[in-house]
Amino acid sequence: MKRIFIIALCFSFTFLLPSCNKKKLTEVVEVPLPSAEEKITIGQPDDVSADEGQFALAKLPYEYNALMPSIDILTMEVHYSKHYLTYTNNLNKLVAADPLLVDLAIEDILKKLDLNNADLRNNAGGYYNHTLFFESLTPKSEGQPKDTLASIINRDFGSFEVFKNQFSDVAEKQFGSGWAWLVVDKTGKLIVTSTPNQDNPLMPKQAIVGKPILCLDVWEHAYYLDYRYKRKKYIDAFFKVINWKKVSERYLEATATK
Ligand code: MN3
Repeated sequence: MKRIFIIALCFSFTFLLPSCNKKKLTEVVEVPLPSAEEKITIGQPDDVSADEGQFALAKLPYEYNALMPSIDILTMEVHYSKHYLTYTNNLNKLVAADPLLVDLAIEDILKKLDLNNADLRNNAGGYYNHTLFFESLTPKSEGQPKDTLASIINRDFGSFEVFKNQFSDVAEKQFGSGWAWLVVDKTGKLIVTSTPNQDNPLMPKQAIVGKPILCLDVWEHAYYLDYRYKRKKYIDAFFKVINWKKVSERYLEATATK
């Protein structure tokens, strides 16, 4: 009995120790292979269009892989061609069924929204938020705003770094699903805020009401494939792909029409 135990012990040391060392180096994880039906094919943004209706998807002026490594190709493809498309199609159905909504701009639908109308709240919000989000991204980010917007950010936050930290902080702390925003309030001041679900600062009864000029989707579908639970890393990556030219244009529009 004793001999068997000693042999077993030696056996364990001979085979287990090297395998432990190896595991530290490679971390082998068993992954099921995709079946033929599950094969992933990535299309083109231009192949995607909403069903007939009042609202169309914003065209992506870049490919699904253009924002890598900040945002991965599969996240972009699913986000644009599935999530965004679904909100758009749902909104079009709701608008077609309600004569009071036909021919209204999306901003007007949101400003006049009855918050108890959950379908319209989620889908009009989902459509507007994603449109602004996808149009806020570019593979050729300048890293920081220039000219007027740069000076207004300095005026209202003290510096770009202070703004970035505040925006990142609200994006990180938004509990559960939601959005982080940079908005222009009715006095022309820039303010950072966040909203839950698909709400946004154009809707009634928000903590901060204003005209959005930049937003970040912090729903898990926007980052979980690449970043898992590390939302902060995704927020840092987002700052590398912001289209500041577009954000500046929105600021000028928001302040010109006051
Ligand atoms: Mn989303």
